[in-house]
Amino acid sequence: MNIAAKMTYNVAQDQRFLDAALRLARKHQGLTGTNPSVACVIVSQTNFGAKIVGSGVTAKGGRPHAEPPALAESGELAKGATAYVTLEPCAHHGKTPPCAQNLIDSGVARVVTAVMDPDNRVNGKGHQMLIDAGVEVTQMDGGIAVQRVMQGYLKARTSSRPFVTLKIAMGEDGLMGSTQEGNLKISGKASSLQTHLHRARHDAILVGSGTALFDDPNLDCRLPGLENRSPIRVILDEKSKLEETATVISSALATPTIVVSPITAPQEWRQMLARNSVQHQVCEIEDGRIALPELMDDLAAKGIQSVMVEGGARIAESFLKEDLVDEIVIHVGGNPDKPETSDQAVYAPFNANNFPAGFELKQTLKFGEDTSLRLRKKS
Ligand code: AOF
Ligand code: ZN
Repeated sequence: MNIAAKMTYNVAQDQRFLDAALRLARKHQGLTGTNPSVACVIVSQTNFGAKIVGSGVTAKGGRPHAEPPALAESGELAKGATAYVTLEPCAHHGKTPPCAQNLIDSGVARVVTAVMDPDNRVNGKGHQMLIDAGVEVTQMDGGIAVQRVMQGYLKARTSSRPFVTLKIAMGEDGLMGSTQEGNLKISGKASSLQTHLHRARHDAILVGSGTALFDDPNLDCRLPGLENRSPIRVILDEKSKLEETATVISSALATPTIVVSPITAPQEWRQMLARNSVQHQVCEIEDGRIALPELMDDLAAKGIQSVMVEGGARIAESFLKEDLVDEIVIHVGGNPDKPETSDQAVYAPFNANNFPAGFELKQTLKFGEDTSLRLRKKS
């Protein structure tokens, strides 16, 4: 028997099912194009307690949305049930009919959502449609879990720019690299695994061609089971220095690579990129450097909603100066070997005791010997 409509709500239970939906949404995170990966969990209150009777996640590519498969699985059991949806259900006739209407037609008594949809075709209209049809709507605070899954979509929809995470590894004194060798080896094994998980959660990873040439990294995600979540690699190369032998170029067929350089890049060099299936993104130059705000606009227009910046000190500084950073992850490792002379040492533009202005510490984690700090821009 369904008794949800007569119940007083159990906040802890709501949180538990919404969290379950947020975990499910991560299944297709980064695989749904410009659509967010949303999940819907239908819960029926029976005499034996609350029971999930259907669930769905936005399909790869972005359609169908999450609600139709969840409701199809629930069938008649949706009547009087509660739907937990990680995003306000859509109200528009797009490539599929409105999910809010789908929920109304199914007979659910209540819809619990984690966040409003800023898409101006929805933006409160989904909730209103439900309320007008007599469905109870509760919008909960999705907390950090909703940030993890939705931050790229929410940022791209509200600002036409991707969500930018700046990741930096440094010694306790802020030392991160050497002018002779590029980035120093700082993080331990556990931090590296965490970095791979972070990469998997972003649509793109961005470094400068200096890092790509010095370190010759793969910049992919090599965690078992998450290999297909490697982000697109974006390499800033204002002077067209990348060579065909660089791993990011030679492996572009397996892991897509975008190389960013001005229109003046030599023709043969561009042909080399094309021969290796590397996309060339033409950029504007300002004061001799790649214009980052315009580049972020261009990446968002390509459907890239989140970028992890893993470059060196110079790139970190430029992103901060342009006010493009939303989150900073600092891995503080033991003391890396200092370069031979002090003028070869490259320091981060901030350190673990002196955060950039406008950022606040949100989380401190320990990975083996290393400490990881997560800072967020104050809102
Ligand atoms: C939902 N459930 O699972 C998703 C939603 O191009 P369309 O027609 O697919 O519309 C895209 C918009 O639909 C997207 O910007 C967002 O507002 C919403 N996504 N809504 O109810 C879902 N993925
Ligand atoms: Zn929808």
